[in-house]
Amino acid sequence: MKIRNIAIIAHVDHGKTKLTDALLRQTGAVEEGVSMDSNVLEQERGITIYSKNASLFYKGTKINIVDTPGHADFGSEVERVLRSIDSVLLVVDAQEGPMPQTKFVLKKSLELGLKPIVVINKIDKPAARPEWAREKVLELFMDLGANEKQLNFPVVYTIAKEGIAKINLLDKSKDLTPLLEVILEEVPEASSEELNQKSLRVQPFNLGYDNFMGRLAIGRIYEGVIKAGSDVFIKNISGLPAQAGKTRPGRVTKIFTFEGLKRKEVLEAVAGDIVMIAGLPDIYIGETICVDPSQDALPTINIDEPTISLNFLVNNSPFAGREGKLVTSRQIKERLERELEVNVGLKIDFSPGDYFKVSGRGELHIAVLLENMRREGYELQVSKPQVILKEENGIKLEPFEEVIIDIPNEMMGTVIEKMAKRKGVMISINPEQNHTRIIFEAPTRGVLGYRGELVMDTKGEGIIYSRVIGFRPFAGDINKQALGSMVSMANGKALGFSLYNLQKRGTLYIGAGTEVYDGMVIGNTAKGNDMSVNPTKGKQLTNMRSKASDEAITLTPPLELTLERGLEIINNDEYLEVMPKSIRLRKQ
Ligand SMILES: Nc1nc2c(ncn2[C@@H]2O[C@H](COP(=O)(O)OP(=O)(O)OP(=O)(O)O)[C@@H](O)[C@H]2O)c(=O)[nH]1
Ligand SMILES: [Mg+2]
Repeated sequence: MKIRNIAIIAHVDHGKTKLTDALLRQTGAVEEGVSMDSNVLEQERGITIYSKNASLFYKGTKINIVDTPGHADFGSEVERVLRSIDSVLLVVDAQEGPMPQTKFVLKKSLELGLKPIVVINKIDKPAARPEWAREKVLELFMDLGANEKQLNFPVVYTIAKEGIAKINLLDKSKDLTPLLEVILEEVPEASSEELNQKSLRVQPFNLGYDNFMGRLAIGRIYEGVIKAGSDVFIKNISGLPAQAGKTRPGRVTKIFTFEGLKRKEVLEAVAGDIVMIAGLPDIYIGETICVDPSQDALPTINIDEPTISLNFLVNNSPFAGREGKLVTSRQIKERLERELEVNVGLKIDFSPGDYFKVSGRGELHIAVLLENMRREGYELQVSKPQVILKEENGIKLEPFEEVIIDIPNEMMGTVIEKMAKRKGVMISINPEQNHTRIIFEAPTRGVLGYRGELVMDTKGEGIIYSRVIGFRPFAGDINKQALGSMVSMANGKALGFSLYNLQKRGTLYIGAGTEVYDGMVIGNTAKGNDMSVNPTKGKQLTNMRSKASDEAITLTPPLELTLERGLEIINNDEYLEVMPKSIRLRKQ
């Protein structure tokens, strides 16, 4: 069997998944209407959260495709995938051109020696400027130090949404055949009889989980043939401290290859293919599965360290247990243990007992876990996310991020001033037509909470991307102008009359009729200090009291608390209450 392995990479929303879906559809690998973004959360949010494997057959060759997430919080996952494939489709929006995450994933690909195929997508957009985008991509290749071979990248123009690809913009085309042809021409063959003859070496780059089979390893067979039921050795050259440098035995019980979006059980799989392996309960990313223990391990795959952490604990608010079915500490612990089976970037400290310390790669990484849990019927509360500090050679270090902000020109002053307060150092400033792009490097500590503020400051026109770039010396105290909380001192239903008065003093998170309790945060105060309020207070009782006058009040729509917004605005002495239907903030 002939095999090629590619990954699809891009900035968020540039069309990776649409392109993958269209490739699978055209080659008959999936039916009409089936999408790689199969997870409910992915469909709701319209973004890819988990990288996924699929395959298609074209002219007798099996093409394994890994669709990757574009959001920066999942960047380290993309990096792992890149280690295991032979070429990438670098998708670039024909209107936006290369964006921050384009640069990151391209840089990683070039460093690994991959020769990308550039796909200029969305050429159907009215404001598309494909030639300009291509020029910009070339500049980016040069900036990133691409070699001669890499600079000679092929370009394909696409409308992923419609499943159309062309080599020249003026070509007539009705499908993706031109792209498939380029893939066959450009992507090195992964399989050969010679490789099959070698002793087995497989390396997992992702993990999966199945209720019956337990942990699954998704990996590439570099050499040899893997057989179901065979005894193997697992070599670990870094990775988990408990196993580092050791070789342990294991048994492969089942093997699956990818066919379309489905997995297909097989008795054996050959060199070059990407497989899912069951039977190795403690297998980990970057280890080497082999049959001959004297074989060398493959170079390991690093896992990026977490940058933020927060505590998960049982909900003990007055409303505890109202919505959740899974609420006890033991239930939460079991769920978190299961998460560790597949969530590679996550770390959890179970030792404190009355809470669990969960560490992850960013707010979205944590928010996705919480969102999944509440949908499954869990109820819990979490503390404010804090950055993780380390010490190396006596120096205190903290995570830093590259922050890219696109704003209307007139907002420049405000943004620069605010980022400076958050210890952001300006790296570059680039005026474009009516907006300006400013790049900063800032401690994660300073970036936390800025997203929402920027959106408000720019009335939704500002866009911010950030990406962890590593640990650096502690940047010193940051005086963020924290928002104060408006805290209810009463139990009962919020009344329009009192909310009408309170909304003059800050931003409310609740509307009339919302049930509140003593200690619940119902809004924030512009002044910065906490404020105790009674949102249940009706109008002064007079003989004239009429229901009608209460209803005539017009309230500003509340700022609805979502998980991510809650994690962003929560204060140190508060908890975010996460329930299947409600999200609330409360004083600890
Ligand atoms: N006009 C136009 N829109 C497109 C095209 N391809 C994709 N889109 C739209 O762009 C949006 C994002 O597409 P996706 O395929 O989900 O993008 P993605 O790169 O997978 O996004 P992430 O996985 O979240 O990083 C969707 O609304 C698509 O309908 C295209 O060729 N033309
Ligand atoms: Mg996607």
